[in-house]
Amino acid sequence: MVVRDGIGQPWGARTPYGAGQSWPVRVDSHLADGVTPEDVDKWVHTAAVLHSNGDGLDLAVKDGRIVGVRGRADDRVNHGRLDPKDLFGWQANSSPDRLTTPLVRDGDRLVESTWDVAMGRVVDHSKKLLAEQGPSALGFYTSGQLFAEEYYTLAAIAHGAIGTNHLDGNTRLCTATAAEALKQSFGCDGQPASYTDVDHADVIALFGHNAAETQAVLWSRILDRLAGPNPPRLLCVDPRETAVARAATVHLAPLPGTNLALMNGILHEIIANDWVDHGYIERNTVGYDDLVQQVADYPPDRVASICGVSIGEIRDAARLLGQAERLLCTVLQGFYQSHQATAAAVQVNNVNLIRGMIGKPGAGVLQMNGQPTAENTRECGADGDLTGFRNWANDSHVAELARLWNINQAQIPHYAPPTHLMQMLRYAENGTMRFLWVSATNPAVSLPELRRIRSILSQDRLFLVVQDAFRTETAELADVVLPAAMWGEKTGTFTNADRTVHLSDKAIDPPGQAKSDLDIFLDYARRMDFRDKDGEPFPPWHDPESAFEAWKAASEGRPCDYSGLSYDRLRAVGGIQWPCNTGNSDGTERLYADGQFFAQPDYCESYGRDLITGASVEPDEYRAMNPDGKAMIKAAEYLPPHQQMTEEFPYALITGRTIYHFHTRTKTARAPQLQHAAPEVWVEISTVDAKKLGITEGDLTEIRTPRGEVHARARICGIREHVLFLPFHYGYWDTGMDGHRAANELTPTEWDPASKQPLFKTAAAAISLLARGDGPSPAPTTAASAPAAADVPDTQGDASAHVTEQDGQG
Ligand SMILES: Nc1nc2c(c(=O)[nH]1)N[C@H]1C(S)=C(S)[C@@H](COP(=O)(O)OP(=O)(O)OC[C@H]3O[C@@H](n4cnc5c(=O)[nH]c(N)nc54)[C@H](O)[C@@H]3O)O[C@H]1N2
Ligand SMILES: Nc1nc2c(c(=O)[nH]1)N[C@H]1C(S)=C(S)[C@@H](COP(=O)(O)OP(=O)(O)OC[C@H]3O[C@@H](n4cnc5c(=O)[nH]c(N)nc54)[C@H](O)[C@@H]3O)O[C@H]1N2
Ligand SMILES: [Mo]
Repeated sequence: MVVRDGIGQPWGARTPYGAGQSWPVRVDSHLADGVTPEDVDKWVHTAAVLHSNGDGLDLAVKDGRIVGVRGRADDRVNHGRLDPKDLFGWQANSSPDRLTTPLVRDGDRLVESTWDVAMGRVVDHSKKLLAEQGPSALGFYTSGQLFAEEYYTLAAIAHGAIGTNHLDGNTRLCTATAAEALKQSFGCDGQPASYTDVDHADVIALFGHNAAETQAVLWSRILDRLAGPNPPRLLCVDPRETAVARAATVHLAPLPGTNLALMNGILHEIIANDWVDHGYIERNTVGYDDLVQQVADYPPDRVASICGVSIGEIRDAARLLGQAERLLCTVLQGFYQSHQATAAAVQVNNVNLIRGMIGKPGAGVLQMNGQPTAENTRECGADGDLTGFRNWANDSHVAELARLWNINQAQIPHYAPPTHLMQMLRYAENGTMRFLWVSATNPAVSLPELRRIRSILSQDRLFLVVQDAFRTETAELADVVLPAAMWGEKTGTFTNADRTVHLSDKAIDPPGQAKSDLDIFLDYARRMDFRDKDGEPFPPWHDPESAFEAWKAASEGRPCDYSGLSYDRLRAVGGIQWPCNTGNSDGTERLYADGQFFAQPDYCESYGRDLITGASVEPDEYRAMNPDGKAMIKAAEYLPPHQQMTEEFPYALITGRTIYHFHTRTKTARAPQLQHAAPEVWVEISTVDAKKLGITEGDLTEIRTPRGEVHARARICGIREHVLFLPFHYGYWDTGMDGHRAANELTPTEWDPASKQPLFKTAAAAISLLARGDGPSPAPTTAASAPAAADVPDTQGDASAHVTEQDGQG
């Protein structure tokens, strides 16, 4: 057994392994001060909820409280390892400032209330609006952090019982582009590859994905391959010098917003060198000729000048991808939240398709998820899509759903694509949507252009319901606040980025009167007296397991088939990858191994969209283009970003994450070890730019865009020139609601035309010195924000950050 500093050494000790071997076990554990394993009353199975990796873990419970965590040695995802947020973040559950009673608005205050009064107001408003304006007056904005059972229930209520088209998840901000890119290429959402592909790949390429900080255990797996025999080579595409970039054989640091040009340039080289699997293309795809034509316009010299990288670097990257024998590509927010998001993400699929690198060990694409349960939001249809990856534009799919729910088909809205969040906000802004129910997301910090968001959410004519575990910036604007039970306090299932389903069992009771989101949604349905065609209460299920059984039935025969799973099996086995059904009773490691896609015209989830305009493809067009349901190679031209750098705003501003915090920090700021490691906002700036502006390490600066300003201490580091980076974690709940520190004060209202995902990584900004600092900036030194200067003290944990590591057999 080894003890390590879980803050200073976030990835822990190496357990090297070679290609084709299985990843050794290393069990990470952290218990509260003074608690030993012998003191623990019970260990309760769950998986990590502060990212999409789905690391299996057990919660240690003592005297009805969570007192620590231990990774699960037998879990297929993590083989025992845990990341810093998982090791320490559970402390948020017992934070003294949890919401414990419903709150209702009384003038400009929120006052404590009862469930009857609070739900009474929600129900009265719903009924009044339904009667006066109809279903479209009501909107629901949910999360990527609830359980499948909860999303399925919400989808049934919104799409089925109420019949509003206004239901979306914060997955819109997160993985809408992943879903759209998969639909575009494969006709349906669903992750092609598996984490076990890391064990086999000879080249791993990470596109806009800082896995070291955002999927720290996946990164440990890659580090262990790098430390073993026959290590893979890495390609990193990121304008910052992340830990991924430092480990890469080739690091491309393109100017933000130029991903599509870069991908077209790489594809140009792969095709020019004929590193192409013509047999695979012939058998399994449509659209190759269009790609050849499109990328002909992107020779390396043109691309080099658009992206600000060298011709040699583009050629090196193309050679790495083009000559790989087992190529694994991963994509995340550096593509999804940037200019031409879907078009660029689709080009990564194209690289794998034209190289025939899909569905075999070590070869595939991970269009990543971010949030722990984002996959479920999408599958269950709480992101606006239809339940079970059904196609809203295919009448027979809508009819099937109506049969499942025993309601009239006409009740399920399918006259237009589901309303995306940014459009819902527009409806709230212009007063046509009068009711918005927000669950498990904090839009007053996480949405772009916060000044506008605050003004929309605080309007008198909008009835705002906020369902959260904490009194967030968004809760402050609500008419009714509903106290929610969190992970560990309720039972349900969720699915990670490689389709692994875990059961999360209830370990402890929620505080005070807090209730699970499932119980809150079902309570609303009963109070609204929703009924099916036969006059029976709808939804008919009543607890997590009955909701899961209903969801299984809804998923049966669809790509995300859960019908072979059960709570008992998940309890016994741990994580299982969907589809899991009679043909695949142990789950399915890789999709598309047989060259069969979910793209047949009658089966596909979507007929696709134009990558440039976002216009929906008509069913007949789709049938003509792809009658046999092959994979689709789609090309697109590069267009310059709307947010151009000018003399007044000469820097490209990007935003993102650090390893120690999760989003708006409602959980991680309440874990002392994590908060201490990254206590305050900072801005990253290159050595060259800092010198030019006379800014030194730790100086207080002002970052401005046309939308607002943020004050942050400068971290001078390896970020590319002309680019600034702000972490978006820092809102206002812990500063008495004031300050200038949320990155989204600066971001514009703009979204990708195909996925409708907001573009958080494309603002033009200015930076200036406000005051000299009296020490280094509060940025962590362990990862992307590692300082250029040698005299900045290392980020470390104290004794309370000790983590034990136990090597062992799986
Ligand atoms: N520690 C931690 N882990 C998390 C989360 C968290 O909050 N904290 N959140 C989870 C969630 S919901 C998500 S969605 C994921 C996100 O995980 P990631 O996508 O890995 O995280 P980000 O920091 O948002 O962005 C990744 C990288 O994109 C780069 N980038 C910015 N603009 C561009 C561009 O134009 N082109 C390219 N090529 N790169 C660019 C940034 O420099 C950044 O390093 O993380 C998950 N895991
Ligand atoms: N500038 C910028 N903005 C971004 C991003 C970026 O990279 N840059 N990334 C975007 C991305 S990818 C994402 S995913 C979003 C995340 O943005 P948000 O979803 O707003 O972030 P969180 O802080 O995770 O909010 C989740 C809320 O749910 C609450 N909660 C946790 N568990 C439960 C539960 O079981 N039930 C209920 N009812 N509530 C619960 C938490 O207390 C918290 O308030 O931010 C987006 N915004
Ligand atoms: Mo996300």
